[in-house]
Amino acid sequence: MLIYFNGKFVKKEMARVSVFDHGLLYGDGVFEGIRSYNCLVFKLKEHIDRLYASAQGISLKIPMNKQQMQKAVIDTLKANRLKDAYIRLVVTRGEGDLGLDPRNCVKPTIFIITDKIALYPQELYKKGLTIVTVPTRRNIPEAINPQIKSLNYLNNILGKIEAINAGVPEAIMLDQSGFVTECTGDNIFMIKNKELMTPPAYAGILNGITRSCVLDLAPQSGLKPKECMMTRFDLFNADEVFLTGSAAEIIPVVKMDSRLIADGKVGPYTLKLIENFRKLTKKEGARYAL
Ligand code: PXG
Repeated sequence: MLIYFNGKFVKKEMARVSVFDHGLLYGDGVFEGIRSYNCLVFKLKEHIDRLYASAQGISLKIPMNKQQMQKAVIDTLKANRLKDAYIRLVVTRGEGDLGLDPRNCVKPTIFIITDKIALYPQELYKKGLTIVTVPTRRNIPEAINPQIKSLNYLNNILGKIEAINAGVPEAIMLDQSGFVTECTGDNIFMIKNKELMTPPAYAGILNGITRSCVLDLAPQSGLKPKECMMTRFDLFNADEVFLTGSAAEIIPVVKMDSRLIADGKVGPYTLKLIENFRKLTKKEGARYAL
């Protein structure tokens, strides 16, 4: 496996960051999780745009432009001869000293890992997930804005630990007032009376790229898209619930906090959206040849 590391390709064993890298010392950095499907990098431009927006959000200047970054992603896929892949793109503040001051870090560390995809088991897409609401609240946007996809994921990891302790794979995280925000690594949607609803970006969520695609797919799937605040009460009364993310794509939820959603079966609109989303991944993206 070859890793893109500060402009060069190095073997996995040789790809090492310094113990003085502020990405490690302070979680000071940003990242992206991207997918490629049959030599198409899905929504590459959108992921690169979000990476640069996250970097801007933490005053981190990435020392290459967006075109160069797109090329680096594609070159890494080619170097590893991967048609279908999970791509992890990371930019840290770089190596510095033991102080917080980012000015000590003169050169950001940039690396790209391309690997095979580890997915939820296929049967969960047919049977649906069970999830719980966890006590840990989502970061408030005024402290660390969840729109920044930063290397500081402890808030999400605390939520994930609580889900795992409850015996389920994902957690619903609420905001300070008790409104639903998102899951630890996925956005959340509900369908009620042919309306497709998801919390707005200002609810304190990561503005997911899969989320945007699903909102765009609503009309052709017979649904009216709507961004609105929602509570657990709304989810308990939903016709259908599902999660979205680059890794999970669209995954149905059939049980939440030990209660069935509707009849506890994966709903028809969720199945339609999954079908339409899969069509999209087959035709859209940045194409490359091996
Ligand atoms: N919310 C959070 C907090 C996320 O981290 C999403 C929503 C979905 O966003 P996208 O743009 O992917 O639709 C994410 C994304 C991983 C992994 O390795 C995590 C994500 C994406 C890909 C892989 O756990 N999170």
